[in-house]
Amino acid sequence: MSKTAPFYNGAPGFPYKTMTTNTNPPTTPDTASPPEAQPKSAATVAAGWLHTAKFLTTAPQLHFLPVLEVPEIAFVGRSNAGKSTCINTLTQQKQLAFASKKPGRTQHINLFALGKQGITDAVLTDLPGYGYAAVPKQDKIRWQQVMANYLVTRENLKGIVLMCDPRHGLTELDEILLDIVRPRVQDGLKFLIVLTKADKLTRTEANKILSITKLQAGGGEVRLFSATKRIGIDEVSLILWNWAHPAAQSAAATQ
Ligand SMILES: Nc1nc2c(ncn2[C@@H]2O[C@H](COP(=O)(O)OP(=O)(O)O)[C@@H](O)[C@H]2O)c(=O)[nH]1
Ligand SMILES: [Mg+2]
Repeated sequence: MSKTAPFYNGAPGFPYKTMTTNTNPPTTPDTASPPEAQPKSAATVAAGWLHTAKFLTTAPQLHFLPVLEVPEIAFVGRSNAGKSTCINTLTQQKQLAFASKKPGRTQHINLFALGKQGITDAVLTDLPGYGYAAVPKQDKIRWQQVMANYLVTRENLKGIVLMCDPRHGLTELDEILLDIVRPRVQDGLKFLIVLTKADKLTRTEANKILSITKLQAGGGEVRLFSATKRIGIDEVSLILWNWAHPAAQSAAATQ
């Protein structure tokens, strides 16, 4: 079986194997800009980078995905956890992740390319939500296998963002996912739990669920997030930027 995706319908000439990671640190001032111009904050750089997200391709199974060398960041979570809303908020695009709702794409892996000046330096992967009761059992099992296969074997996978509605906490399916990825996280795969819809919690509730989830995250990070109240957007954006640009991150830290 060819490793090139027959479903690939992104930009012509997409350079799968030749893409390089942009190593400019987000805090580096632009020396070409006039002296009165302020250097962009790291959060602004991260937000601008995420805003470049473009639909790249969709595939029903791992082996149809293009082989990529740029870092890939996967978004996973139960249906209705707020995953599409979070991706759209982070990328400042209204419809990007809702594309997954189009007929035929609901159980597909969707990739979005990120990168300034048309140079892709990372890819976001939207994996379909799990745990939706109305899905037939056979489809659930098939999908769990596709997802496990992706999370265990996708070579350029750099990090996983697990969306969780904090009013429900981590569910059994989330725990299964954690078990699946644990060996890779121990091997250096980045892991972040995003507690969505934080606007629905009181401050006390938010602090409590944050502490509990940190204990469950097994070495991963945890952040509160709300699309409606715009909580955690800068923090999560920066985490993703740093995952995709580790060289720049360490360069900035040593300055
Ligand atoms: N209050 C609140 N509701 C949200 C937030 N994010 C998502 N939702 C709602 O949660 C529901 C599920 O969101 P969606 O992004 O489609 O979830 P997905 O199934 O995980 O992709 C929708 O009704 C959203 O409007 C948030 O930050 N705050
Ligand atoms: Mg969705």
